[in-house]
Amino acid sequence: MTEMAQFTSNVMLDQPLITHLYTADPSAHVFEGRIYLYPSHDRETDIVTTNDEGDHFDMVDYHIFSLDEVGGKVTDHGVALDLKDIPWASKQLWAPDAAFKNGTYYLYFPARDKNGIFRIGVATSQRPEGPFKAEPEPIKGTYSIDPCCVMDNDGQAYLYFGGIWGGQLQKWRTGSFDPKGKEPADHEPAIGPRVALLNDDMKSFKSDVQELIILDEQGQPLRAGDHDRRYFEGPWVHQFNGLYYLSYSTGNTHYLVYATSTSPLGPFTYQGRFLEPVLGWTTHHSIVEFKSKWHLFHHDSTLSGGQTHLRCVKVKELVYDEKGRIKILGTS
Ligand code: FUB
Repeated sequence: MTEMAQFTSNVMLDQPLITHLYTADPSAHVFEGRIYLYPSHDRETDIVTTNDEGDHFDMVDYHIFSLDEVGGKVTDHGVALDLKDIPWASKQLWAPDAAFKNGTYYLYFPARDKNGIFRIGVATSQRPEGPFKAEPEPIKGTYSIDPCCVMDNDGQAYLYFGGIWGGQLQKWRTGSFDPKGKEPADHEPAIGPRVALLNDDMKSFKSDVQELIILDEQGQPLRAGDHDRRYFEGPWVHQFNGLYYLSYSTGNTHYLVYATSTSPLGPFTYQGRFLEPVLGWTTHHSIVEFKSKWHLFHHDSTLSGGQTHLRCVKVKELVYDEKGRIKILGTS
């Protein structure tokens, strides 16, 4: 199948959930019996060229949305957090995530600090839709982008994060920020997403940041040159049937793929691909169970006719086969 034919078949599958704003990177959670969506809010700016630094993704606030039913009305709860109210951030409010613990909702979000380095901040609210109040500093020890907060069955919360290229993960290979940092050579192990345990306050780390290893079918780490399978950005972790599923974007090959583990800290073993390229360069998603069905929330650029930085959120139903492999309902 040609790349254009793949785009066309996915474009036909569904419609944007939100059309009055451009939205992307949807993190979906079930709170208070409804689905809440925590997406990026894409916007038109005078930055018209795209680059590998992601300068064209120049977002300045977050809106939060909710749905009582998949396929039902989507409510826009308005601006929940604005760049001007985040003391440490300078620009680029990229893909967020949310969590709930002990009566408080937490919004995790990446932004560039005043030195142009991506960090991850946290903001709190008493309501899932906000408004959220940002902490004065980013979470100590964080870097890069795309936070995903997972509450394990024992109440321990984990923060996964990281993205290469514009997300700067390749600049942290030595453990500190190297502005000249590059991706590994093709034969070297690929860069993995990061994870750390959160303290009970949900605003600080109680462990060191650890790199997650993703193994191939031979038990060897995926290589950096394995662009169809190696990690790029957008980590999402969910549990099914006693396994942890780590799903992510392969970036420049535009797939959504997944790996599984018996531990939230891995190692994970690569399992397969569940979304082919969509219209647009980026692909980013979340997976959530709601009313006994599993759903993939993701984005493409159909609403803007294909503009990379002007995306729209969509939803598809996911199913698991008898071996626990995930696939999109209606696809082979
Ligand atoms: O929305 C900005 C960036 O694009 C996200 O952080 C990445 O995951 C990609 O979707």
